[in-house]
Order: sequence, then structure tokens, then C-alpha cells
Amino acid sequence: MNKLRILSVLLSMMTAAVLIQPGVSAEGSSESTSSASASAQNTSAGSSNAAADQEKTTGTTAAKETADNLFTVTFLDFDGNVLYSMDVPSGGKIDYASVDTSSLHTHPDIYTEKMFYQWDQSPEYAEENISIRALWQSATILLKNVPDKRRYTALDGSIDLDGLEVSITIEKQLTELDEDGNYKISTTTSDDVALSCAAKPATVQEAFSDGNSSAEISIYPIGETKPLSSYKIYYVPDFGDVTGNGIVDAVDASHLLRLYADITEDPKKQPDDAFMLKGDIDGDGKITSADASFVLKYYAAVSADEKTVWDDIIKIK
Ligand SMILES: [Ca+2]
Repeated sequence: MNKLRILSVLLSMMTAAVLIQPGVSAEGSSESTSSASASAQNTSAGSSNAAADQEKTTGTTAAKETADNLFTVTFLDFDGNVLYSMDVPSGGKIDYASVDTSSLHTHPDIYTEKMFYQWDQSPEYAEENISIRALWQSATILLKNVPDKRRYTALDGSIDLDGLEVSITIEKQLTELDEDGNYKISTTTSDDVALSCAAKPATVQEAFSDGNSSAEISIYPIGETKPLSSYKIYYVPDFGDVTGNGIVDAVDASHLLRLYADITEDPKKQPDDAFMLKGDIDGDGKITSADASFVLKYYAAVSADEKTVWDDIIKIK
């Protein structure tokens, strides 16, 4: 049912807001039920004959005998098709609460939830035959940015969600019409829902537990079973060791500088992806002197304190 709990929560909050409006409220409607049937009984009591039959007859059937005083209230779905109709005695309260709008609750796709929002009009009493149309509200969750960090140099810690951007757009059909005669739509977007998401696997250890050097991380709204999106991360234990001799030192820095000069001269010398994972230190997609500088910085820091890790030098992406 609830594919996207965040959406459901938001939508139910909005629905609660709608429900306290006069004429649409559940309380108001239950009042209207008793008032309508009271009015139906009054009608039958008012007819001069059949006083004896009256006791055996329900208020509703009694009302139907006086068809002149009965109005049809037709409830339409979002597309204008009949959802439900009821006969209400003239002047009787319209029982909005008896209209089941649950069939209007759909998931057009896994990112979107659509449901009943309000009626285009909500007269309290039946004074004519009337069609009342359902207006919708929808919530769409959108992943704008996956987390920044793609490369991990150690197997400890959690998957870093920094940079994750998720937004929820809420659209509501209003009762007012635009110039073309369509219901106006209000749109609000909320961007502060990134904290409602979780990564699976959640830790670096788990992600690379199969021994591979790349892994797929999925982003889920918390409590949901369908991911919003997924992205690839890499385990790069030899980060910065571009010469591949097991240590990161000044030789790696000069190797990067030489490569930078070579690429500048001949762009075809662009290194492969595997090299870029460990050599493009700042993650800008290019090998430049900046990468060489970071390697030197790391080398100097490790020489001074062997506990230095790459994340002390630069936030690796
Ligand atoms: Ca770079």
C-alpha cells in the first residue's frame, strides 16, 4: 500500500487540514446524517395519508415517496466520472462522510502518490440536483543529487550521505478556475527531506564484503522497500599510489606532474578510469598539478604522523 511513507505522512497531514473545513468535516457530516433522516421523517409525517404505514417505513423510503422533494447529489472522480451518488431530501444535509474516496488513492509511479484533496464545491444542504467533483493532491519525490562521496580508501565507517538532495513536490487542485476553465494548481516544494533517507548497504564494510572493489549503494526513503535511486562507489585502498609500489610518496607526486604535462601536450594520453580513481585526488575529473600537491601534502603529513589518513588531507569524493 504505502510505497512512499513520507508521501503518505505528508498527504495525511494535508488531508487532516482539509477535513476541518466546514461542510467537509467528518463531524459536520455525521450531524448531517441525523439531520437528513430527521428531515425525511418530517416529510413523510407531513403527508396526510399513510400515517399508519409510517411506523413500518424507514425515513429514506418515506422520502422517496415524495420524489419532488428529493435531489440527487452526484460525486464525480478526478476525471468527471461518477464515483457515487445519493438522494438527499430538499434542504437536507449532504453527507460527505459517506462518500468513499479511497479508490482515488493511487501511485501513478513509484515516485508519485495521488489522492483525494477536496470537493470543488461543498454546499451543506441539497437545494438542487448537483454534481460535485473530486479534486486531487499529489506528492512527488525526486532525487536531485546522489551523495558526493564515491571513493572510499578504508573499510571502516558508514556510507557518507553528504550531498544527497531529495525534494518532495506537493501539488493540489484548487477550487478556483484559471482562464481556460481548468482548476488552478498550487505547487509547493520541500527540499529538507534528505535526512529521511538511508543508504543500503549502510556501511563501507558491508558494501565491499564480497571482496569487489566497486559496489552499488541504494538510497531508500526510511521505512520503504523501493529505492529512490542507486549509485556506484569504489574501494580504493591504494589512493594516491599512482606508481603502484605500495607507498604514497614524492615519487607519486612527480609522476602526476609529469602526466599532467604529457596530457597538456597530447590529450590522447588521458589515463584510464582505474588510474583516475587513485590519481585524480581532488575528483575534478582531470589530472592536474593540484592532484600532485595533495599527494605531497599527504606524504608530508604521514611522515610527521603515521596515523594520518587521506580524509585528514582532503574530503575525497
Ligand atoms: Ca584532479
